Formats: sequence, C-alpha cells, structure tokens
Amino acid sequence: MKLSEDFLWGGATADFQCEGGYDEGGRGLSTHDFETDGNQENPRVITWKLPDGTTGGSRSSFFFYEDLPDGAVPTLLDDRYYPSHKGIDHYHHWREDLELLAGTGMNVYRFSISWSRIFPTGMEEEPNEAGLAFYEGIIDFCLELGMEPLVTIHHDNVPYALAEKYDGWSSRETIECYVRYCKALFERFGTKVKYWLTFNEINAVRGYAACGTHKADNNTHYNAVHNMFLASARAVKMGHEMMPGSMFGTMYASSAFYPATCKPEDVFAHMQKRRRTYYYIDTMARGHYPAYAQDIWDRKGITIDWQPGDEETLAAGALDYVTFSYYRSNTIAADSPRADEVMGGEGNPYLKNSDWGWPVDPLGLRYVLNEFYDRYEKPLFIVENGMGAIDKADENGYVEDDYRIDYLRDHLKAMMEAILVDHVDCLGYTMWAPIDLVSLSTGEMAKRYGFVYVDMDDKGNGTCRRTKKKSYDWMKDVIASQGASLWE
Ligand code: BGP
Repeated sequence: MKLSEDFLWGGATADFQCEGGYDEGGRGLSTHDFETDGNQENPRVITWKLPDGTTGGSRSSFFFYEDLPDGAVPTLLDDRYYPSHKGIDHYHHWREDLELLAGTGMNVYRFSISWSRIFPTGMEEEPNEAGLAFYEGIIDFCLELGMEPLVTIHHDNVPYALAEKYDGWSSRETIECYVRYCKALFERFGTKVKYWLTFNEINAVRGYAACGTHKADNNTHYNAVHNMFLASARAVKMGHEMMPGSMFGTMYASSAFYPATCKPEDVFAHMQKRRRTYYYIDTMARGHYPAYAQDIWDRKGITIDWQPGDEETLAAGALDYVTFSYYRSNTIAADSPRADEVMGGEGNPYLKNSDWGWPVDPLGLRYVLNEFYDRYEKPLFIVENGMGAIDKADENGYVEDDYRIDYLRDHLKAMMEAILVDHVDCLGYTMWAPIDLVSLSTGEMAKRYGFVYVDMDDKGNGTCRRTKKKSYDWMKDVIASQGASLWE
C-alpha cells in the first residue's frame, strides 16, 4: 500500500491559535482576542473588556461574561488570560517553525490569514501592507521549502470593529467587506496560492467569536450562515476569474454518525441528524440548498432573508473540492439530547475515548471519506485530523508520544484504504496541528497535538523553545515512503 507521488502530506494551523502578535504590524482586534482561557471544567468565556481597559463591545449581549446573571455558569478563571494575544509566538518564530515542518518532508502547509491583519477594522478601502507582507513571507518561504500553501481565508475570528458596527455576519455589509478582503488576497497571492478555503468548519460557526454576532438564536445563526454562503460563492467566482486553475473549498467539521441501535426510529433520527450538519456543505458544494432545508427552517421558525439574485450567486460559486476535519464519531438515538442539533452526539461503547473524551474511531474516517465522495462526487481533502493529548516532555523537550503515533497510524491506514481500496479521490491530508498550539475549544496549551513540542504553559509562560517529539521522525518515514511504512 503506497500513495501516489502527487499526494499532499502536511499540517494545519489557525492564526489566532498560534500567531500571537495580536497588536503588532498594524493588526486590528479580532473577536477571539476577547476570549479567555479555560479548561475542561471551566469553559472559555468572552469578556467585553480586556485587562488594559479596551472594551470589546456592547454589553447587551448574553455572550459576554459580564452580562451573565449572578451565579450563572460559566465561571471566569481568577487569573484570566487571553491566549490569542501570544499564541505560541509564531509571529516571531515563523521561519523556524516552517523549517521544522518542512523537515518532515511535508509538501503542503495549511494556515489561516487573520482578516484584521489585512484590514484592521475590516472596513478600510486599502489593505494593511504590513499584514500582506507578513503572509507573503510565509507563502514565499513555504514555496522555497517545497510546501504548497493551502490558505484558509476565514478561520472564525472576525475583525472586532465589524462585529460592533454590523453585528458581524448578521449583516450583508460584512459580505462586501469579506469580498474586498478576498480581492486583496487574490491580487497579492494569486500567482502563488492554488488551494483556498473560504471558511473553516462552516457547520460549527455560531456566536461572537466565530461569526461576530451578538446573539445565538436560530434565526440570527441561519441568516448569518446564509450571508457566509453568499460571501463564499462570490469569492469562489471572483477567485476563478482572477486565478484560473485555483481550487476552492470550505472546511466542514465532520463526524461519522452512527445510529445508536437498529431500531427504525434511531436510524431515522440518525439520518435527520446528518441533514442538520450536512445542510452547510450540501449547499456550498452543490450551489443550492437541499430540499430538506425548508423542513429545518419550518421546524426552527427561521425566515431566511432572501434577496433577488441570491440563488444565482449560490449557483455560480459552488465549491471545487470538499474539505473537512475528522476527529471522532458519534452515535444518535431518537431520544438523544443532541439529535436535533447541528453538532455532537453520544459516545460509543465499542470505542475508547481520548484524554478529552473524544471517541477514537479510525474506521469512521474511511466511512466519511466514502460517504462524502458518494454524496458530492468531488475531490476530497482531509484538512484536519489529529490527537489532543497530555504530553510529558523530558528536560530536553523530548516526548515519547506513542499514543499519538498509534492514533495517526490507524487513521492514515483508514485513509489509504479509502483511497486505494474504495477508490475515493482524496487530494491530501493535513494533520492538526503539526506544532503544539492553543486549543480552540478549551483555550489550553495542555491539549497538545503536535509532532513539534512548544515549551509554553496554559498562561503563556515558558521559553517557547521548539523540540521534536518521537512522532516527528515517525511522520518523516511515513511521508518519505508515501505511506508504505504504516503497514510494516
Ligand atoms: C477544529 C478547529 C481547529 C482546532 C481543532 C481541534 O474545530 O478548526 O481550530 O482547534 O478543531 O480542536 P481543539 O483545539 O478544541 O482540540
């Protein structure tokens, strides 16, 4: 078993989880800059004021910690810390980081651009040259090191000023700002970047940090997403015109969903659950809403603010390839509390869980690869997969992470079986995250994914020294053998 030479092997990161330098290079504040750290017991919260007194917006929102009624959860950690401000200080270590990644033989690197580095408020007419130059440095160095850049245009994180002025993606003005942002990226990087993602985990965006909206009710959410669909479609159309041969996807947070039992009600609930979550990528990959969308709107009391031309816009901007993250599977029963929600589900008695309670299911990856290829008949790209675990480094920063190697081996083998046995067209695989960075869900450094260790704790203390874990050399062998070493 061996993959072809053109298979893209790589790693993926996101700006606000690794860059830091949140107020450098002319960058404006972003919604994630107001999000505190947390842990498994204490969820992250959005505060409306930073320690230096900068206010983060209207107090009217129930999303803001200061507005929660007395005694309401979540609680704010006493020594609150804002992880996006420092990240892993990639802003000052990016050359070293890219060299380390390329040392494994990786030939693709997925990263996201911070919108507020390019347009500090999101509303300027002209882009910020320092921001463009920062990413140009990364792109040029990737190419020099033999890594194809795969760029996420919007990985959550809306410019704060846009969230305040227009309520983020609630408003159509934000579409215009996004299109202007894309145009600036395509003009500057169009000859160097072929693979683009218009949004990250489109089915998981909800609320202030991801969408810049101050409310999370269904009507706000589904209309914000409608605006994101339109924005993506316009970017795809413009991108194709400006950069012939460019490939556009949107990242979708996948999970293999299984019926909890073979009871017909559970199987039907599981089908409906998949529609709750496929709604997003079904629309974007096909260029129109699926028929079942009307049922979702009716049940949830949603009125989409259709405007003349919206249908044509969606049709003209269908995605070229389908990209997704895969970490876990879920089971669904008719009475599951999350049966009617977009994300999540119950655990599975046949599977073991990770340190963070996520069921580990490599066969589920082969399942979703097949399901998506059957469903969309477009090339696929796994743009996130990996294992968040507690690593114990020795005094030299070395980690014996055999558990991570096991996880990656099993998932990569499942991917290879989907490609070589089931004949799924999958262009590549970018592991999350090749270098340790801040966890999105908990805001911790303790949840480590990388094959490169970063000496930093949950509060940003540490030397920032980068060291190779055991999985680094293991991954190098996998890539050098085009996956053949996995089967030895
Ligand atoms: C995805 C996000 C990433 C990332 C990853 C792992 O949802 O696209 O940004 O962080 O999940 O999740 P976490 O960091 O919460 O472990």
